[in-house]
Amino acid sequence: MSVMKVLGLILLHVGLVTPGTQICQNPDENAYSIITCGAPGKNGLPGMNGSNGAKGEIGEPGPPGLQGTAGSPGAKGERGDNGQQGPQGPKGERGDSMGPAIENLKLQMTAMDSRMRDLQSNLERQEKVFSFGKGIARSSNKIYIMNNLEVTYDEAKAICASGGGQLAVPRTQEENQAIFSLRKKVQAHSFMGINDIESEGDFRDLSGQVITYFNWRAGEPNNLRNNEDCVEMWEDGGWNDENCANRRFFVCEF
Ligand SMILES: [Ca+2]
Ligand SMILES: [Ca+2]
Repeated sequence: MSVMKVLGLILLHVGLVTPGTQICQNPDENAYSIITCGAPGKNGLPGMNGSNGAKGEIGEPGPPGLQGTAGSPGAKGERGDNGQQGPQGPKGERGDSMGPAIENLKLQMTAMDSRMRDLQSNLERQEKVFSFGKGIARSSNKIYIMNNLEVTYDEAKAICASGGGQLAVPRTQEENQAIFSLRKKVQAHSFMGINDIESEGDFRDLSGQVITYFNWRAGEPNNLRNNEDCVEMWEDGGWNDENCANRRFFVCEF
């Protein structure tokens, strides 16, 4: 009996080897193995999970991923508060393109202001004349105002001059008629701006110019009592030389 069979009988006797099982020698290791010679046994229960292994090294970077699609726009936010005012910037250089125009405009405004003052002054003088006027008449280029004062010739001259005019001097039939229309309203004699004070019989206006239009009444000028050097208009429109110190109404022309 071989050694293997004796061993098999011993193991069978102690129950370690079941019938159908045989002991075989491993030819490479010169050892013995127990080999089940009968039907294959059932699988055993799964073993328990082993513990986690050590952490591995960091791997190489992978290839870049594909670009994602753009997301939908978000909702509009509320308007923020106004910021604080910034510091004032440096003063710019003065431009010169408008300089001459502005200076010219200033000169024009100054001239207009002066003109306005002149007009205002004239208006005030004329209002002063109108304030004592008893009537107004017009010729083609003059305005005549009859006053309600009876004064001397020199006083009459001064009053008309203070109003910006002068004692009326009719130089045409039309102007004489215009003055006459005023004189009829007061039914009295009125001084005019004609006299021969400088030289008897040489009648001139207040600026010394020779008079070329006359409308003397019959018998005038007669220089009565050698003392009539100022001309007045009578109620018929005719002229008379009169004493300059006598008081008369008068007509101013403008
Ligand atoms: Ca005279
Ligand atoms: Ca006379």
